[in-house]
This record gives sequence, structure tokens and C-alpha cells, in this order.
Amino acid sequence: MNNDISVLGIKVDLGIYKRGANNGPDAIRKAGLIRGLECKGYNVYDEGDWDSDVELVDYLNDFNNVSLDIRIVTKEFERLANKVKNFCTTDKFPLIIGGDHSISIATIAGISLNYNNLGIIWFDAHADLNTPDTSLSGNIYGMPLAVNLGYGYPRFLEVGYSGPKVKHKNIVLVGTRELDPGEIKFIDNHDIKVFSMKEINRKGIENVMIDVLDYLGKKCDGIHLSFDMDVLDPNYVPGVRTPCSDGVSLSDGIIAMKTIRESKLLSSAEFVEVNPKLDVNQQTARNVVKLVENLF
Ligand code: HAR
Ligand code: MN
Ligand code: MN
Ligand code: MN
Repeated sequence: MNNDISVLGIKVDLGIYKRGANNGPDAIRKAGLIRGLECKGYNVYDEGDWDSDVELVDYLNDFNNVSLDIRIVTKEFERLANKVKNFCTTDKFPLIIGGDHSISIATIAGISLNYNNLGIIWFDAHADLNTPDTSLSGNIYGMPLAVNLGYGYPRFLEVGYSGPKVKHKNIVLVGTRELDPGEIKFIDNHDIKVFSMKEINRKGIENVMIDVLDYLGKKCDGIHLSFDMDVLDPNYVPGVRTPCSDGVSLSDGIIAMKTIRESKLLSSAEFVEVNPKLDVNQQTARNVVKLVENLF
């Protein structure tokens, strides 16, 4: 990687009917993201925040209205995918800050246009592999990875371009510990690598990351990191919508970032699910900054 990083905030929280993650970028900036990177000697190009045109509707979670909403949300994701595509076509390292995890429907569509064989490292307590048929909540933020693979609302599958954006065998989940029944089935039936919390506790985070990077590094021409802050233990991330106990410690998160940095394989990254409304003393936003500082 060269010394240039471009930063894009995405003020979108269309993934769930409760608001807040739209102000994640603001909080992460206030916690010192840009300055932190500059202090490490990087040239940071802050492209500001991309905002959604639609005000989130409170009935997004209501299945009776969901077909109407999907149309509106799809339009936003289309615009966003286009923005991200352009954001990624420079020599600078693209760093995205969210936003809830639904943005990955658009970000990964945009990013994937620049690669033939994109790999994804998905740090998350959840798999986000739900479809409208398997989701128990109806929330879109539990669906982005399925959409990236070509499953879900037909409209979503058209975002950026038609069809799957990544191959099953190019996906690695890390820190997984809360799966819905449909997601377990999905993983069983598809070639997706999972390093669950159990594996991390058994093998140690550094060994896990070495395996992850070896697995993807061999076959991918780019690797994108999608980091959902709820992968960390709730002790470190009070500001996430779906905290999940017995998660990754902050120090293990930092080791993971360092291992990725040392591999020099990463080509883009996003940090999502910071909700300032729920955060306590900016702890979650600050921990994004800590992770990022160790990724570069
Ligand atoms: N699996 C649950 C659902 O579908 C929880 C999803 C939680 N999503 C996020 N991103 N916060 O991982 O609703
Ligand atoms: Mn997620
Ligand atoms: Mn999650
Ligand atoms: Mn949920």
C-alpha cells in the first residue's frame, strides 16, 4: 500500500427501523480518525460524508410495507454503489466508515467492480446471511452478505450490476457467534469459511488471521475488510444496535488488524454499526479509531 488513504463516511442506517447509525461517521471523526492516521504519516484525503436522500420510515420493519420501501432503499443503494465505485478507482486506499451494515449491499457492489476475484473478511458476531425468507426480524442489516452472494430481494441483487458480487469461496466470517437457523443452513450448504468465536478461543486470534489471509491471499486479487463493531465484546462497544456477549476482546481486535497490515494484502476496508445514540463516552467510536490505527 502507498501512503495515501481516502476516507468516505456513509450516513446511512436504512438497515433497521431504529435510527442512529447514520451519525456514526460524525462520531468516528470526532474520536480522532483523521488525525490519528495523519500522525502515523499517512496523507489522508477526507471525502466527507455521503448522505441518503430519504428519511428513514418508521415502518421499514413492517413486512406489510416492505415492498414499497425496498424500492426506495434500492434507489439509495444504487446511488451509493456508484459513489463507492468512483471512490475506489484512485490509487489511494479506500477507507469507509458507516453507517449500519446494510451499506455493504452497496459498498461491496461498488468495490467488486474493481476486481475479478474479490475476497471478503467479514468480522461480525452475526453472519448477515439472511434473506427475506429466513430473517426473523425483517431487518435489512441482517441481509447484506446474502445479497452480495446473490440471494435476497430481487431488486437488491441489481444494485451496481446484476447478480452476485463475490464468490462463496472468497468469503471468510470471523468472530461469528449468533446465527439464525436459516443462516446455519445456508453456511452448511455453501462453501463459506467460518472462524467462529469458538475457533478464536481455541486457536488464538493471530493463528486464525494467518489462516484467513493464507486462504484468501492465494486466490484473490483484492481483499475487502468489512468490520461490524458488534464482533467485539459488548464491554468495548456499548454503541452497537445488536450487542452479543462473549465477543472478541479489544486487544485481540488490535492483533487481528496488525496481522492484516503485515500481510499487505488488504485493498479496502469499512467499519460499521457505530450508533452514537447508544454509545457511552464515545467508547465505540474511539475503538474504531484504535483498530484503524493498527490496520495502517
Ligand atoms: N441475524 C439478526 C437479524 O437478521 C441480527 C442481525 C444483526 N445485524 C447486524 N449486523 N447488526 O450484523 O436481524
Ligand atoms: Mn453485521
Ligand atoms: Mn453484527
Ligand atoms: Mn436484528
